[in-house]
Amino acid sequence: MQDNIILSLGSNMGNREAFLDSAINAIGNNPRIMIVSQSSYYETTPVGEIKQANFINAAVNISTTMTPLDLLATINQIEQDFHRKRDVHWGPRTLDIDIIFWGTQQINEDNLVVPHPEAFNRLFVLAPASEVLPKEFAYYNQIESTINSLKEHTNQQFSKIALEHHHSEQIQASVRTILAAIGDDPDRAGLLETPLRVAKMSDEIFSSTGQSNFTDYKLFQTDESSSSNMVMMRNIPFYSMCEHHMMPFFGKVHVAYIPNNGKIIGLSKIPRLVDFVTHKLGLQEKVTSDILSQLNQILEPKGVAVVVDARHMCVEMRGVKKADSTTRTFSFSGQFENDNIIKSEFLNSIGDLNDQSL
Ligand code: PH2
Ligand code: MG
Ligand code: MG
Repeated sequence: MQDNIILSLGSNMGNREAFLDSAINAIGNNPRIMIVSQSSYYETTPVGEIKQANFINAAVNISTTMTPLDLLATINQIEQDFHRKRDVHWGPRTLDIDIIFWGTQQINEDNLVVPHPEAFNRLFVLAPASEVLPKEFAYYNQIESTINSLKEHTNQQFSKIALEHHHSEQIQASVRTILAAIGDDPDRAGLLETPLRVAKMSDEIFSSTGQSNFTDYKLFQTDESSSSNMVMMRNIPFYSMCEHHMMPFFGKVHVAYIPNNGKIIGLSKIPRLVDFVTHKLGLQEKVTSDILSQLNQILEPKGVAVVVDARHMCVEMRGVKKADSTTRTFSFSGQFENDNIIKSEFLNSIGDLNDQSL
């Protein structure tokens, strides 16, 4: 187990805080990595020749049983999972994770040099790093004095942002604006705490915003002969918000897959996947195809089938007001797409849509 491994994280595209939050979650969810401490988030001006947006930077102190190259591969994978975009080297990106220190070890590989060769030139790396390193760490004094001289001698600006408050304050201010704009009084007793409630609720119901890949699962290997039959889970409840009106749509998901080479997923992870896919603004069609493509990616099964039954508040409460309508969407791949007998077997076992049950 190696301690005091310092990772530096940065993002300057899209929802920067959300990318860092999700990346740190993904790092912490890896069974071979433990997050020891996490720095504040800093808003920093870009360093380098390229004119680009401000970054949010942070650092984490982790310990791991992995080798440096395994950890590098893991963080590269996380960068890819968050659809890291970078058009120019050194240019804007959704997520950048670098290994800065590996305890006090020196590493010299083709694609990994640690301590990071630029570390001692970068305030945006050192300031967060010094928050998560113990005072006993061999380079601690050097880091502190470098921070002080960089602060004096470079024009790089950085400021700590109180993250828990940052997100929340923006939502609260916006909700107040909406309350006033619809002609209500944001200061009347019943509404005083509404902006804060909405902000807290948003953290929960939009928790996977900006994340495209589900990583919180475990796979199991079984004897292939005993497990090439359809695995089906019916009536998984979900609640989501439509991206056209920000109104709820909710209902039940029915999922089946046909394992390949005995590879199966823990059953409790399927409802988790449904939560993951639905805790962001979306559409029923997208929920359906996202569940399918995530299962295909995770399991590489012989086929996946997904059916979603839902009620849409944007249909029932407004506009056409079709209060008794429900929507069913389908997505099939592999054997479910190609073999009508298997497809009918799946559809028959879902049973008829019982509107009352939605
Ligand atoms: N990363 C870069 C280039 N410049 N500037 C700031 N402020 N923060 C960064 O993370 C950063 C940068 C290349 O990795
Ligand atoms: Mg970098
Ligand atoms: Mg990098």
